[in-house]
Amino acid sequence: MKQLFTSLREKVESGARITDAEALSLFESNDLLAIGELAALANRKKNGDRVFFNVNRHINYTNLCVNRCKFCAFSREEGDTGVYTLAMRDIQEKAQQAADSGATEIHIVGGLHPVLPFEFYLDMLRAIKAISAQLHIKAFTAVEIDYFAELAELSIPQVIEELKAAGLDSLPGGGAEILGQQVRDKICPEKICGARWLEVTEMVHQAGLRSNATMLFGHLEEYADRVEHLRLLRELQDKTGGFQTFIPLAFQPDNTRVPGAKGVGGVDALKTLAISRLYLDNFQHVKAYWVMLGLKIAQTALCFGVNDLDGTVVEEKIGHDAGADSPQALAKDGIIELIRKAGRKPVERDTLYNELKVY
Ligand code: V47
Ligand code: SF4
Repeated sequence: MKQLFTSLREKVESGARITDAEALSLFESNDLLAIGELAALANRKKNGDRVFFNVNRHINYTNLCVNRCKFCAFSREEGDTGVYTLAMRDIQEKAQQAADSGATEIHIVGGLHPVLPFEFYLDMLRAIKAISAQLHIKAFTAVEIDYFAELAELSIPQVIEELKAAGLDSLPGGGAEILGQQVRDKICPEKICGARWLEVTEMVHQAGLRSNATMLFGHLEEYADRVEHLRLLRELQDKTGGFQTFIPLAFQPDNTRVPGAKGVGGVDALKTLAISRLYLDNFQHVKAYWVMLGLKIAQTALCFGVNDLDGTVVEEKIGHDAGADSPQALAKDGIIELIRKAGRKPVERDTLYNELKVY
């Protein structure tokens, strides 16, 4: 093991790639601090001591979903209690509140609604841009894009062009889960397959839009599934360069239907973030999404290769419906304090990582 860490240090210092076998050995290792130190070194070389955050607001337009993934406590079907679909005026009100509070980004995802027409999504983008043309709209996962194409009987490039014309600026990283099909068959059999997620994402990048990539971990997957997931993302990034940020999402088990899954401990969370940083040498940013990790692990992750803490969020349903015990929102001052107390430099960014203010 000592030999592995010595050779990995040389790789990090010289900028050489780590292999799948090395990544797997790291997952199997219990030397969290050695993994973290290497990841912190890799991150420091890329991003110095700066840690990014943004002022954003999430809007989940509906929780009705035809997919009903087993890990998802957010989705509902018609007739269930708690079903909702936001009216356009509610969406506009949330966007207005965001604009008034200095937000630069609206993050929009929702369930795959059984009947809303494609026009609804275009109207939603236009309605938000009518509130403020300055708000960057980061919306719809590759899963939603694929669904819209089916709904509207359009090709993926046509769907993307229409969404872009209506105001879409970039895409979040959801829907990737674990890309390997064996795991998908168990946790989200109705969702598009991993190969399709990659294909749609490639078309998004070809259309000139940036996107993020996530990995849902800590349910039924093996370490080898995580490594395969990372490999598929690294390969696509080599091809397109369109990914901005990698976001490992720690599975929240409450109210879900994944037998035996217990959620993610701090060691696994930090290890996964650190290995992601080491393996994904072609991703500039690795984000600790505090909603799923909790504030303490998210802050600690800043010593494990992470350079982004996401944003203010304001109203979060997906993690909280599944038992996340983090707050619903963070004030900008709170994020700045978390970063400062980790000895790092807080940088407010916009969605495309233009620096807005260094604190
Ligand atoms: O795709 C669903 C995940 C994702 C659970 O791009 C769950 O900046 C944990 O993608 N436990 C949506 N995770 C959220 C997402 C995201 C979040 C923040 C920032 C960005 C970004 C993207 O939430 C889904 C799914 O992987 N999810 N259920 C659960 N029980
Ligand atoms: Fe629907 Fe997304 Fe939840 Fe799956 S994760 S059930 S696609 S809302």
